[in-house]
Amino acid sequence: MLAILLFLPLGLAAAETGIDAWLRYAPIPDAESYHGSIPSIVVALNDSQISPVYTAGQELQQGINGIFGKDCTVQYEGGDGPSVTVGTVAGYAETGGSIDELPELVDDGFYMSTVGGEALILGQNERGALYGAFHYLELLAQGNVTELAFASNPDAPIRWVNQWDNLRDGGTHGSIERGYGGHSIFFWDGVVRDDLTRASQYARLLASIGINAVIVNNVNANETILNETNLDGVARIADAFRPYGVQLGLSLYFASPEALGGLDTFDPLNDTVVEWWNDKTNQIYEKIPDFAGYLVKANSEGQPGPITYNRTLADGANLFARALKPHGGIIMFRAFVYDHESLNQTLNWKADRANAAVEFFDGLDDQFEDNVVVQIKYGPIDFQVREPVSPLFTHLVKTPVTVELQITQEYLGQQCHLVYLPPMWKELLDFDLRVDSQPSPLSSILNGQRFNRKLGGYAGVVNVGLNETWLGSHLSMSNLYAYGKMAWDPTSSPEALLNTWTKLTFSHDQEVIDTIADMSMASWPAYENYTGNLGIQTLTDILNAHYGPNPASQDGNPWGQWTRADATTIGMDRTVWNGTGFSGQYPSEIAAQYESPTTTPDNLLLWFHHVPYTYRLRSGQTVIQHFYDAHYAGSATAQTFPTQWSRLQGKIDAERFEAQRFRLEYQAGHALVWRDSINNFYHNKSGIADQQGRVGNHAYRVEAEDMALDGYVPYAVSPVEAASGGYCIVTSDNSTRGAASVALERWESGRYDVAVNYYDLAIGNSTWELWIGEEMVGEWKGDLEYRIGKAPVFYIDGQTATRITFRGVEVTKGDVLKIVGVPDGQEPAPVDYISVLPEGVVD
Ligand code: GCW
Repeated sequence: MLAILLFLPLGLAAAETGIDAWLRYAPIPDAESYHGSIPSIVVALNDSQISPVYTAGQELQQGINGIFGKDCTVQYEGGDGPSVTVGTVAGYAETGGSIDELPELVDDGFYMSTVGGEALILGQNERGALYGAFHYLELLAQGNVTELAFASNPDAPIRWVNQWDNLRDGGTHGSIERGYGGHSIFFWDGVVRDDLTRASQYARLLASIGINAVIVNNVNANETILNETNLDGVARIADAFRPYGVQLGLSLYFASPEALGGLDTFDPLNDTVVEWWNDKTNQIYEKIPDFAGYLVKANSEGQPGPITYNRTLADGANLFARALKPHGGIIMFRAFVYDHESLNQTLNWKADRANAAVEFFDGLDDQFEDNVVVQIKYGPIDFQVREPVSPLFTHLVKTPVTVELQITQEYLGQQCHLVYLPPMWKELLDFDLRVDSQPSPLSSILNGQRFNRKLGGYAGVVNVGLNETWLGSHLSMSNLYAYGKMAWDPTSSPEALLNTWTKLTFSHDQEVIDTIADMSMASWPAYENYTGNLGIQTLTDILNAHYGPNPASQDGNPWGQWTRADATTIGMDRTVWNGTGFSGQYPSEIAAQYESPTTTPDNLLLWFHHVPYTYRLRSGQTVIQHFYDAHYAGSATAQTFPTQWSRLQGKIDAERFEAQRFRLEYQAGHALVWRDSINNFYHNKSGIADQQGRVGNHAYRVEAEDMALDGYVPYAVSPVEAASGGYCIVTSDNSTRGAASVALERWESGRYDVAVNYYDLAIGNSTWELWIGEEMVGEWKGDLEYRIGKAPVFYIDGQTATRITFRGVEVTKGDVLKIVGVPDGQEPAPVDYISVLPEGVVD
């Protein structure tokens, strides 16, 4: 026994699920050496268990204990000896504390002093005190015990998150629309869950990054959220949030008066409708006195709204604003309004979904009640990998606004691709919209300064689920962490935030910090490169799961994410002189810049201009060659991720190491699927060869359809570019095992990496075996649908295409390579191709 214990790796962290995210309070290096400088008494100036100040006391105790292994007691009034005191400014003054010298604090702001071996943390309000406590703990967890005294105020008052949780499973989206971390933590089977432990844990995470409210249900809302049972349930969620200072809000179904109330109308100007909403709102405030407000998606993607009755969007928003006003609530009215049924590209060169928001809100700026906030997605289309900042931000001058960002990676890899988003957000927030030729960075419009407004801020669509990693992937949590921090302070550096997050989440080891920084900072540019560059948008399957390559799906339908690609040209002409006129929606300086291809930045060229594939970019390269090169470069970067990560083995706990290793390996494979699909698509369309001869030429590949088949048959894949050579093989029926073989005559004897590209559908768990000669190299199952959380897909296409690689396999010239596939359910063990690659080569 003793011998075994001696061999246990000392100091290696125990298995971790990720549930505490960045709030692990793990022991830091040399923890004991700090004991002398950390007080062992916490004084929380409020002993009511629902007070965030009380929570702060508990959190400080837990944190100091975890980080330093130091016992510490909590008391509720001052005592003897050095202490950490936390409370509101007012509460502190009541105990006789001096507040004369305090810097100015706004709502939710805090002051902190760690001078003289004591800590004083004072919030402007109760949750401000809790924010201060979390900030203090964050410093401690980094081993930072320097003496500091400063105030921190949030940049904007609205720092909300949205959850797109459905009340029950079903439809095409399961329990959370565009959620990739499992079932809802709030709802199950049409009602609020009994056990809301995860709701409190979520509130804790959110409070630690300064988030002050959560909309708990999907913007594609269901009227039953407002029935008596569910409002009681929702009140229990609010109870779970309250100790963390997080308020609760609800998304509304605009037609609820009819659907739930039994009225024969939901016209916002009808008296009975007004009364119905007033009653409902009063009822909510009886149950939840600190209710935050409503979020409404109206007249968009099939949702009803005021326009159904020829009323304006302002009529719709004001209906709720008036009901909420007596209670101090606000309404977030979404600007994501467009009519996908009336868009028709083939007939109309000037039709453009990007124009919709400004057009729908035209003339309404002075029509809104003062507690209406318009919530605007960052770009005019829909959470794409690159979009220009929505011009609507410059049209609403009186009306407060929030920017809607997505933490859940709907179009950005669904948490199966590492994409660190803050560098993108930073570019958007810093973008100077030049309203009236004055400096007008987006962040100054959000925080109210630019147009002298009191309200405004941030809304982030998060979509955490019951999965213990919250978002489905450990590394994706850096996006949530940084979202809260940037909403608090948009001047924060994405890289600095990331490094702090890594330290708190994984380790103080510099190699861990640097490796995660290198990968994360390279990830958004890489993803843009291998999905859709030059402003063409994420060329994903927009008719299905918004995952994987399918460039053809952008065009030929009324969803308006068009590229207008044909045999010789590509891009949306959004100019005023010849196109949809969208560029004219910007203030004049910006409009002039986007109007001409020579002044439009390359990375937005195809967003604004329709040009030949042979058009030369400012970089000097042609559009088509840039496509080819970018897809090769981006996917090459993704190949480095698993290798970089592997250096961290033993430096972080095995559980999280392995979970992330698996994902990064998957991403590396899927990046190649992206590269080849997109390059083949435009190569087929344009007929223009890759100057470097890579596209369509794969020296180390054997197409499955060219192998000797037994029980397998060739299958033409749609879209054609989602398969190498256009074909894969599938078993001849659902119960026959298939075999595909080839003699490796072209390869000299040696060691190779053998990759198999196959399709893993969400309708079965086929098994594959890979043999070389008499040796079985490996066996695996098609069970990704249980392992990586992306939206389930039932087709053989770019969304299900994937790759497994066996490294350093011994091959003798002439060996027979054989794949054996055993179908399961509806999944016919599909295989696309194999690659036998000399070490170091990836293709
Ligand atoms: O991005 C699209 C999503 C929809 C979503 C919609 C919206 C909630 O694909 O799933 O619906 O935007 O933001 O309303």
